[in-house]
Amino acid sequence: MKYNNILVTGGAGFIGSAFVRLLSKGLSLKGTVPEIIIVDKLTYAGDLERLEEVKGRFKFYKTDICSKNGVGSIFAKEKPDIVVHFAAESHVDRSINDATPFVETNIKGTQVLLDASRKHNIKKFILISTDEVYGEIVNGRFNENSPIKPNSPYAASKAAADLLVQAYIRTNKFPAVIIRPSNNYGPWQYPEKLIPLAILRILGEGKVPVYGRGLNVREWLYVDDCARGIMTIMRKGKIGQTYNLGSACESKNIDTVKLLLKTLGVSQDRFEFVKDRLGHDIRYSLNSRKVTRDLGWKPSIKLAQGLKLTVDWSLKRQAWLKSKLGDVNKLYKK
Ligand code: NAD
Ligand code: TDX
Repeated sequence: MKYNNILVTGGAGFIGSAFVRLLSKGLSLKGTVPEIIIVDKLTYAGDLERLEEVKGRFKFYKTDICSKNGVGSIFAKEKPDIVVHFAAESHVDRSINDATPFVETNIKGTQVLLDASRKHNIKKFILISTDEVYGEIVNGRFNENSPIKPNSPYAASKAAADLLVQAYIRTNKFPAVIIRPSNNYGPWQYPEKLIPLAILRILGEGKVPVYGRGLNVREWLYVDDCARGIMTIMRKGKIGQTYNLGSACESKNIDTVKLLLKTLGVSQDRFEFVKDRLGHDIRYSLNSRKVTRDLGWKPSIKLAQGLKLTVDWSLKRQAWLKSKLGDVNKLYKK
């Protein structure tokens, strides 16, 4: 299938911008560079600096996906044939403080996009869901048929979007594909999330806050591997299907932080245990055999290598990370 116009929501965010950078190079589209249309509200998490290296290769609309009129007029003008939907409120701790924007953007925004996409007969709609929709798992791994059982307000809002897309697939034969990635990390991640926050604290001569005793496990996927996985699924994924997208690089938070401290070349005791997150999921773990077996994607960057790449990037872009310090300190009341 040849795509001419690809509309990317949340393209100024962390993963969306990695996807746009990859897409704009036309790498995986056999040399043809499609028209890229980004729709992003530029919330605290959105930043066009992430797209500087591909400036001029996309059209940009600063629009809220919850605005039916705003979204409707973009679809009417641009006539996208594919939609890749990243835009979301994405941080669990913020959802615990206030679930309102999560319900608005993640649920209502998704419904507005689904209806505009139906109206304009788009060929393929890709929902970027998350591993968190499954809830936590102590042993074993979630596959695509595992029950949806989210725990945080963030995860519940993403689960609602995921189920809404499933309902449109079933009810309207809507041409959607769902992707559930595991924890991403890498260049340009907003420093509210564990890995860039840890780097920001070390750069500021502070300590890394580790929730509880640091025993929670996450499956870390380097963002460029994730972007490539999304590209593969966009091209080859079957309509109506769901694909897990994980790295199999599982690590306890305390081990992740110690590996990061080693990579930064600072003392192993530059962390402190702090009050645990409410309702903190103990472990996420995905079985990603389906995307590997059926579509041929596999991750290429292991955690130690990915952390090295992330640290190298962060040292070069300290000014960008530090520009978010005021907002991050407000969030964590520092
Ligand atoms: P992010 O917070 O870095 O970026 C979100 C982007 O969406 C920002 O550019 C923001 O301005 C935009 N946005 C927010 N509300 C909007 C609205 N109402 N209208 C238009 N734009 C809006 O998020 P991310 O980490 O890049 O995550 C992207 C997607 O991937 C999200 O759907 C998230 O749930 C999912 N996901 C993230 C991870 C992860 O580890 N970061 C893992 C799995 C899934
Ligand atoms: O200061 C911290 N200390 C700490 O121990 C922070 C911010 C986090 N943590 C812990 C909580 C988690 O167990 O580290 C782990 C990772 O936390 P986050 O980076 O906040 O990510 P997480 O809550 O796991 O969710 C992420 O992965 C799934 C993304 O934020 C979601 O958008 C995605 O859907």
